[in-house]
Amino acid sequence: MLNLVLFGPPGAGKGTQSQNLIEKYGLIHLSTGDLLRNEIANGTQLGLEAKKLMDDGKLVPDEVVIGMISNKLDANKGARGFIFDGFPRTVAQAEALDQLLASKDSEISGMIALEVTDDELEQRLLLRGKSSGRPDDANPEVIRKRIKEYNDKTAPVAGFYQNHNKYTSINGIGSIDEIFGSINSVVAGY
Ligand code: B4P
Repeated sequence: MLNLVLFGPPGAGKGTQSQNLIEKYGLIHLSTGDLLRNEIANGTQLGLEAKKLMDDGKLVPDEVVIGMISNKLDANKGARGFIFDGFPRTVAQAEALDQLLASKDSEISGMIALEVTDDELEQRLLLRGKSSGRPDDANPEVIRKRIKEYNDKTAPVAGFYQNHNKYTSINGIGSIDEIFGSINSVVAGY
């Protein structure tokens, strides 16, 4: 199986590049951000609780997102592989993902991190906020809080994969096609 973790701060291009990867490799896309926004759109209890945190730029509790990923892995047993987009976002989530995959005799092939400066991230998200209707993209203060959450809680996840020799970082600034080319070169080595 090919199991990729796409990693990077909010607005780094994880969702954008996932779309290209799905087409090329036929993988199942698991975006915890999309799964949470579906829960919100469906008005579930989980969605109501997640919305408060997401609108404020905070992470949703580990057990909530781990449970969602576990359900999706079970629902896609015959898959050729998965793209994990926006997950794991904490070291606890990374440990849980390893255990979930090991229980299915599988593992992460590698993490690919998109490196983008904070200024570029803020500009991209504010631009998307004009059309996406996402409350977390509309407000510069919330965007800065998301970047801080990333630096405090998510950036250490890179070290987890470095320790397992499964980490590669690439430049996330440039055209979408150029960045996709860099990602493909990394995937070719798996
Ligand atoms: P996510 O939905 O994961 O969103 P994201 O980090 O904002 O986006 P991404 O990096 O995918 O950016 P994209 O490609 O779209 O998270 C939202 C919230 O959900 C979190 O804040 C948190 O509250 C919660 N959450 C999600 N997962 C969680 C977890 N595991 N644990 C706890 N909480 C969790 O790109 C952004 C913009 O840039 C787009 O407009 C795109 O067009 C543009 N862009 C992309 N590539 C570009 C390029 N090369 N040049 C110029 N623009 C580009």
